Amino acid sequence: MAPEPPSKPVSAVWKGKAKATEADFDDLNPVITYRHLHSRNLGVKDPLRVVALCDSDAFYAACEQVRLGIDPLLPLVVQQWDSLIAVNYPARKFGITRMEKIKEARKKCPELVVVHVATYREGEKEPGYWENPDTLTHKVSLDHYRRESMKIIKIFQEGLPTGEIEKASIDEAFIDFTRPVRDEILHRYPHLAQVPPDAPNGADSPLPPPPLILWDGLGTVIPVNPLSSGSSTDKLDLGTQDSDPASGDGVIDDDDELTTWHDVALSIAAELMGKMREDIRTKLGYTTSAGIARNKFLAKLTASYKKPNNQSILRNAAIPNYLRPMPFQKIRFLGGKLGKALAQEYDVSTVGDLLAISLDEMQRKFGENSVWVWEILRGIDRSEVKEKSAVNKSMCASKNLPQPITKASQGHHWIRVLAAELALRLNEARESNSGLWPKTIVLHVRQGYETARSKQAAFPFTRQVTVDLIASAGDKLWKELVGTGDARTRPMNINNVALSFAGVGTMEAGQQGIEGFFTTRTLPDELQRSAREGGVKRKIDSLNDPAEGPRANIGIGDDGGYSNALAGISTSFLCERCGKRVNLPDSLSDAGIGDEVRIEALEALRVEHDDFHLAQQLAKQLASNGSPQAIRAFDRPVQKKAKKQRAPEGIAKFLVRK
Ligand code: TTP
Ligand code: CA
Ligand code: CA
Repeated sequence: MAPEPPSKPVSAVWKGKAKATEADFDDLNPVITYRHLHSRNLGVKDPLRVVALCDSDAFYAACEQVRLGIDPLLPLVVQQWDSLIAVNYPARKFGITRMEKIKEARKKCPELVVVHVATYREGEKEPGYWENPDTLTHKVSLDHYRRESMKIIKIFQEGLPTGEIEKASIDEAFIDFTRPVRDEILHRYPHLAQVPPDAPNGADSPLPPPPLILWDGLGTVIPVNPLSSGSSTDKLDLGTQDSDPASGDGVIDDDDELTTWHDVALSIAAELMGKMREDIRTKLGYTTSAGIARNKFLAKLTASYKKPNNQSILRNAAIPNYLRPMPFQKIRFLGGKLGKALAQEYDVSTVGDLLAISLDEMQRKFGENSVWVWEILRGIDRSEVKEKSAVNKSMCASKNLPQPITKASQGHHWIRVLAAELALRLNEARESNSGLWPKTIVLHVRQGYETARSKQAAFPFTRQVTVDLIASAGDKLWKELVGTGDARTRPMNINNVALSFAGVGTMEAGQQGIEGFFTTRTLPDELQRSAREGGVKRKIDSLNDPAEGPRANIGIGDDGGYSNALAGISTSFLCERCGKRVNLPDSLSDAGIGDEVRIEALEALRVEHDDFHLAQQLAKQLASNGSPQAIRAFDRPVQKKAKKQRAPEGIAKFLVRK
């Protein structure tokens, strides 16, 4: 459908943007009262909310450098076959990028340390760093990086027992500092614990003026007025790649009268973040870059402001000038089709340009749910930092075949290699949770440019999950999916095989996941949020060009830009309940991000979508019963016995039955 022409020349509207700005950001400096400070359950509406995103620098390269005890100042890259997947910062100084082939990189830097990623080969239970691994027979293993990643997450969890940690990708996590920071404010400024008897509005009186903040040593404070603060204009961009040690560390450019209690909160979070980053560096040897701001969206943006080994702080007062000049299509959520549609519709390119579009106007063109975009542009993001539940995780081992399989009998080799990886991952996960088991095993097979086909079967609960056990289940699925025939009966040209475990979990964990929905006092918010996000997804669906296959721009996702060839693993699934197609975000579907990551993300999306229906279902029941009676029925602990047997059904079904 062709977009309607704008009702009035938009350029005329946005040229008057200077006027629009102050009110646009009026959410950024709320009055903070005693009641705010003393409340513990304000959630995403908390005016003292502080969130950080911490990302490891050149992660795979750092893992190899530490593993091998190599001097971190030496240029080092991680190789996968003849491509690069990670380049450390010393190697970047030679102009080496991830897009290059190993040969070109060596030309630029003859002393380059090159480590090939570990691989599985048939018959081995464990991956190894073999001489001359061959893509025709071996399969990449990311196990070491996953393990190191978990060690980093542990440091966050132990360093911040009252904070919420959400692992966002293999090398980054969101951290919600709101609670520990509030505790620390009350500890440091005990006079705030009581509302003064002469406060005019009691608990609703504003807090007294905040103390002066010494930002020295806390990180790079993004200037409130970048142009007048003497820093170069590159600071306006999404992030300066080269770190300039002299730029703005601890320096603050504006007068202190702008200082707020939220700034105090940011500075305390920066202290805590700095300590944990230092812990990661000394205990594990990895440097990280963090962003600290009022929400997830801004924390992620701020983390790349200055890398590596740095943390940046985005004060609320600095948000308008930080966001306005930013090309909005660089923003993760607006990188895809939605961003393109906005750019075309209004003939604009920066956040500042888009600020002139009124909410009404945007909703008229892009649907009611575009309020979400309208808010993001103003530095508002209500998504929560939430530990992803361990329930229904999936584990996937996938292999792109440079030499396609043309005979069914060639499948066995790869199924054994993939089974070894799944066995290792499951058994490792069982070390910390012995009741863990996968409900389902799935085989995915892709031919030519087709989307992968898959076949699944229930996976028995056994204590001993061996390579043989998985491989024989895989072989069985292979027979059903591919057959036993050879090219004469049915031409065969399989270029990807993946074996995955879906619905990995324990019954106890499932319980927890369910209870999360009932006992939380923020249920209505939760429902609204799910509904809104589900809604945005649907809206964006309608922007997709069906000819190109459906894609969406938002949702979970990491950095995108993975450089391998685009693979044909499905980027969406059809929900049987609502009949809607649910898509992976562009960052996970566009570029040739690893199939394993994609399959796991798709499984996660499926669970998320199910949760959305679950929430809806609950809302309906609440509405019809008028009491949480119906819900309590689900609250009942599942009988002990059930855990040992197979899980009867997925959580959603369990609930629907009531
Ligand atoms: P990133 O965090 O995107 O990159 P990085 O950690 O290597 O570098 P930076 O300091 O800029 O954050 O990705 C984390 C790891 O994920 C990376 O080390 C290797 C892997 N990866 C790929 O295998 N292919 C890719 O295209 C990307 C982007 C990452
Ligand atoms: Ca990184
Ligand atoms: Ca990352």
